[in-house]
Amino acid sequence: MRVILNPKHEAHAPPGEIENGLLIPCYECPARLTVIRTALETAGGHTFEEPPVCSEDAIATIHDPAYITYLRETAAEIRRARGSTPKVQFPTVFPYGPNPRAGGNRALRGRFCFDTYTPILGATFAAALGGASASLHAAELVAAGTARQVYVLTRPPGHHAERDRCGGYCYFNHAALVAERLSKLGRVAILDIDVHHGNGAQHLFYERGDVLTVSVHGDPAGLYPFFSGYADETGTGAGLGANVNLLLQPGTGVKEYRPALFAALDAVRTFAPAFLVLPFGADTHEADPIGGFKLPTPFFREMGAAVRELGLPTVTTQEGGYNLDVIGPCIAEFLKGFE
Ligand code: Q9C
Ligand code: ZN
Repeated sequence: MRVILNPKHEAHAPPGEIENGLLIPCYECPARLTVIRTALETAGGHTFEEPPVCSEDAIATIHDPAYITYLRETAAEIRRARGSTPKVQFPTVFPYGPNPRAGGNRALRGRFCFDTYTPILGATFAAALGGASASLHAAELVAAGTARQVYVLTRPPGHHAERDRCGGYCYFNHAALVAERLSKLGRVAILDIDVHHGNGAQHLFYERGDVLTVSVHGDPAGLYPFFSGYADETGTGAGLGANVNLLLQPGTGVKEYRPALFAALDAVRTFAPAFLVLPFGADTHEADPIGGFKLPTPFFREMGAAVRELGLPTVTTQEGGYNLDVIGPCIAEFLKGFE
């Protein structure tokens, strides 16, 4: 597999995430990328390359320019901070009232972010730009027909990011950037198999009939992102019927997961897209600390093989997966089945 790396991820290393008012150790840490890369090197058969840096205009195909500017300027401000000035910014107040307005940094933190898991550090913008660059490079390779399958090995992840808000450890939505680029050439399906709902792509393409969004995930009544991912969210306008959410319960094992994956693949087949974008999370694994599913490592190869049956040119983006001992083997198995 051709693997495109984010060369700028490492310095984005949050000091923690805020859960129920407490700062707890980060699940989304730089070692994630390292262990995945090592597992792929050990498995063999993969090539690794770094992308050229993309323009902010290319990111603005999906994200609000004011949000992009906010991330860039906030990161620069943090790098200039001296003395006791914090080196990290978390939101504390979110938009409220009938006519929410935002003036000044403390308001903007909540304006451009929807949770307390996704801080901005001095290195966050460069890391996010590196991920967008890797994704768009992968999209160009597939668009040109140079490659039929590309895997984007990046962190922070992307599938929770919306047009003008970061959240769920995500800043720029890699899968959406790829889908938007490929949609210039034909219909695109996004199939999200992270354990969490792919709210970003749903939000970004909700009114479009030319981009199908399908997500297989834990019931949001009990799992992040809580506010979206329900079965009755089916799209609107031209996009009516082009959003599919398949919900699974905590404790989901192979027996429950397999039919949901088949239903998702059937929805993709029916849509008959020219391209597939696959936000992939290894947080469906039985040993993941936050997912709650029970999928064993060997099943990931079967998942890859099932997706392969679609026979579509595909860009896979790395999303979640937080057990450092298993995410490498999960991705190696998935790609083995997929190639
Ligand atoms: N105490 C992705 O998998 N909630 N994002 C964590 C842990 C945030 C997941 C709660 C989960 C975000 C890309
Ligand atoms: Zn996830």
